[in-house]
Amino acid sequence: MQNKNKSVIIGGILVLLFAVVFIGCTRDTQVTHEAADRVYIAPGNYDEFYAFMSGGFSGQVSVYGLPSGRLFKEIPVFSVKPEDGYGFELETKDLLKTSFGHLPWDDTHHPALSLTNGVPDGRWLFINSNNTPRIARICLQTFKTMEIIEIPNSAGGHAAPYPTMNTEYLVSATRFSVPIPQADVPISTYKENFAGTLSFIRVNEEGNMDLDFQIVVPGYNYDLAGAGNGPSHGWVFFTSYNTEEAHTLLEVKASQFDKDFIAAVNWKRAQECIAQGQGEMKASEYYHNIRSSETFMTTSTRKTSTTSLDPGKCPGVMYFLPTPKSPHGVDVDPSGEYIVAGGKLATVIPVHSFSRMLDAIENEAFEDHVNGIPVLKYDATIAGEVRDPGLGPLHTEFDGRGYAYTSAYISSEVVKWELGTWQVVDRIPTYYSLGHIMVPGGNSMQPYGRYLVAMNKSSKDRYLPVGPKLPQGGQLIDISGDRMRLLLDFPLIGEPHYAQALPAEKLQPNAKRLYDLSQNRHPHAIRDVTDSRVVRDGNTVHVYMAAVRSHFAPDNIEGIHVGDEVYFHVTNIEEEWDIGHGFAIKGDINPNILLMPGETKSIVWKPQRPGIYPFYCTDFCSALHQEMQGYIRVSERGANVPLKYGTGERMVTAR
Ligand code: RUQ
Ligand code: CUA
Repeated sequence: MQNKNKSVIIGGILVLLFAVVFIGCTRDTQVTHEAADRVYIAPGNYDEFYAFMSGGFSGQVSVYGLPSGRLFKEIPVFSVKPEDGYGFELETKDLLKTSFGHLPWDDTHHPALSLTNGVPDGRWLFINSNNTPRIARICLQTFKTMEIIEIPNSAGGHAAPYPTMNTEYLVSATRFSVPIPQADVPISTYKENFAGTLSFIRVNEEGNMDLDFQIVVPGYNYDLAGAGNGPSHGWVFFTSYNTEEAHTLLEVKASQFDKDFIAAVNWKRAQECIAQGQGEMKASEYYHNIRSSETFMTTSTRKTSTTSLDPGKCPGVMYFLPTPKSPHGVDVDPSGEYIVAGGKLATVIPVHSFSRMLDAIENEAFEDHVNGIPVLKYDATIAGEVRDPGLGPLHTEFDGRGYAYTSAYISSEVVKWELGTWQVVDRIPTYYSLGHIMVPGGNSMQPYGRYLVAMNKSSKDRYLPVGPKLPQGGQLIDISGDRMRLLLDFPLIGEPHYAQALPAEKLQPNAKRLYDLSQNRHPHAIRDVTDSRVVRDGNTVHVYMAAVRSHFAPDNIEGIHVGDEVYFHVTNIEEEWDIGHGFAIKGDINPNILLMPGETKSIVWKPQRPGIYPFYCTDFCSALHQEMQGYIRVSERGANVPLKYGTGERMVTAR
């Protein structure tokens, strides 16, 4: 009897325990299943958003789908890419030309979609390089880099490119102040000799960039920028730190003052002053490289002067807004009224009011002047302060429903707060050390809401370890409800500083499928295998080659000599989407080139030793891809082997 009772009790406890564990499990699995449902894109279906992530020190941009977090493509921008020949082939090499020569690397930070009426229009993506200041333009039909402009008189192009409401301008500010113009001076003369520039790059209807003017500013570190929207259209806001003007041990010496500045710049006023002759032409050297979509070739232009504006000589062009403390991001809300700073050492998130700023200017509520630039009173411009914002607030995005989201690096969290009441309403941890966040359209006048991507500087224990360097971590957070909810972890390439995203339907219908062969204006293009030929001109040999499933024409070449410079101009004469061919030669110090249908690319080969050199197609294009190959016979320098080429049994002797 006793035993029976015992087993009943034990049985009961077991059932209870089981129920608790089971219910617990079910709840967890439900959460997981729900989150999984939100991000799962069934095979054959498409994502809702295209997301463009900066690659940081990879120098590139990567394209992901959201909400799945699937990686589609890495677009080469500032770094060469052997995978497709970018930066090695003759068509794109000059995109990387600068006043310092061919720079095959840089550090990308902030992708920016072109805007029309403050809304991403899907035409172009711009991105800055942080090391040697440049801005690149990527075409969103081909997903290729088409233009790069170097920014002179600047060191560290961090606060860039941040377009104005109709992409009238992109901006780029000096991260590191240096002597302007450059000079060989003692570093200890920082305060006397160092300065910064705020550059305004005009964008025309074709997307082509042109450096319009530069404003010379005090020698602070200018960190980030945000352009005005709606009522604040015509203004751009730049954060600065190191208003202490320290040149060593900045971690201590640039953190002395309670407040640094946001520089508010009225670019329409700058245009007026320049039109009235206040601008000064200054000698400066920089390169502007544009790639043609018809010839595929890059034209590189060396520029020799810039228009420079001294803000002290143009009243009304620029004001400083004191802002606590070493601010990083500056983000304008979709209404254009609020200017939010991420004071990385501040205990609050300061929010300035644009209309109060205008009143303060009107009433001359100045507390000081620096180099003729009025410093406004903090109390006169501030709209509110968000208390308890997390430690180390950096960047803010908006959802278009009255809420703002701020990333906090030290406390590793996203903090959601309400515009107007400045109350924190929700917070969610991220893993780990959160930098930028991105809501699709979240820095424009039309945020799409729904999702937020957190870009963490480290992923630590989130993935299977792959040696000392771990991937940086992307996290997708659902922001459609009252509470934020973590949906997905996905690893990122390089260091994803900032990102942009827009709905798939804005890009998908325009994505280019192939290049129209009849419109190919490449100077060395051929349209048919019958046009293929080899031409010698002294020690230079030009091979005009066709690539088509599954052969190259010509595929046998003889009479190349050591000491020759052999140009291969290869045209893919296919006219079908996604049928690419690659071209690679044994022993060539260049990588392969990858040709899409209707495209021509060129590479120079300098054979070093006599022998037979195979070349082949690197892209698995057909069932007989392995057969897509050829041979080049290289003879001794000065040999009298005649130049012959052909496809099939017919070899033709060249002139
Ligand atoms: S940065 S993590 Cu280069 Cu935009 Cu703030
Ligand atoms: Cu062409 Cu493989």
